[in-house]
Amino acid sequence: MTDTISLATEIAGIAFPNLMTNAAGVSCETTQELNAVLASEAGGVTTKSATPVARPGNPTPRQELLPLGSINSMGLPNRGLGYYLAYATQRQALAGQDLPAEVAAETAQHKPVILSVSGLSIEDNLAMLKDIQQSPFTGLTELNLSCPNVVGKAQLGYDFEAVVATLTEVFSHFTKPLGLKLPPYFDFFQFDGIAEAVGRFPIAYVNMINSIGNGLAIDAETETVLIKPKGGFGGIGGELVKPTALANVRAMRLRLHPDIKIIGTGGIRTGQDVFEHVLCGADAVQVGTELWREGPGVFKRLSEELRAIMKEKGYGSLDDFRGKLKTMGA
Ligand code: RRO
Repeated sequence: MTDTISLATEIAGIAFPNLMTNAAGVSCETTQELNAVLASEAGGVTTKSATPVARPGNPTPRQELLPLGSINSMGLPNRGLGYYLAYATQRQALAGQDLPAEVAAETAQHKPVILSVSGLSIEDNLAMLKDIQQSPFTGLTELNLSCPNVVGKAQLGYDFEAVVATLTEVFSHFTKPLGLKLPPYFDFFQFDGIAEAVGRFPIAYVNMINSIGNGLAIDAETETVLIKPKGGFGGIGGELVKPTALANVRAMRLRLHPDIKIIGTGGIRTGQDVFEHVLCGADAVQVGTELWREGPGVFKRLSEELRAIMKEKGYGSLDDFRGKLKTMGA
């Protein structure tokens, strides 16, 4: 019976009934989009990365699906931190209420919200984290250090000294559970460097990978780029990035203290992709491009596919295979 197979997970003591949520940026800019994810089989929802005040983002067209993935240069369009913090706080209050079981299920009462923030400067990030610290919200906050699409702003996650300086400031006042959204790394010196940098701090989790920054997709017929901002350069997601995502999850699981959890993001289109992320060490996973392509119904399909694989292999929970990837010796 696949009914008895659990896809539940936990991060910093916060329970997710299903390990899958949306990746920040997809189906999460408005309360309607956030609620649609919560109403699906997803285990929780991640908000669009917030800046202190609302932003319209980059000029359109700014996102396109590709045959094997996607390209985007959204430029952080969002409603501002206050909007998402109010949503997360309301959801938390709902979870604390004693509702009849059927109402609780209908409202996805116990599904957590991950509150993503991505300031355009260290000062922005510190100011937003101060607001969150002072708010009643006690759930997971995700600090995005890897937005590739703001003109003139480098991805902080590639500057390890800046990461350490930022986190030193953050943890001088922030005491709630904090995760980091990191960019993809491509070399062992980077795996070692980022693990050493973030491993100094009491982070709850790392989420990797953000899109592979500054790729280029073109239409050969019209000899034109597919998106308008930044001369057509944008973040690449979907099937194209899966091997890089798996490598990053695996590399961090081998390096970070086991108390630091990992959210695997990148290239999830099937239940087997989720299975592979968990095998590499992911505690939870996020779905971006495929959610965009398919809508929130994707979570039911992925859950069914994953349960079928687990059933076939005799696994009853994620603990049975998480991080247990086999290698072939030296
Ligand atoms: O809004 C975006 O352009 C965006 C962000 Br903040 C991010 O973190 N990753 C991405 O691919 N796009």
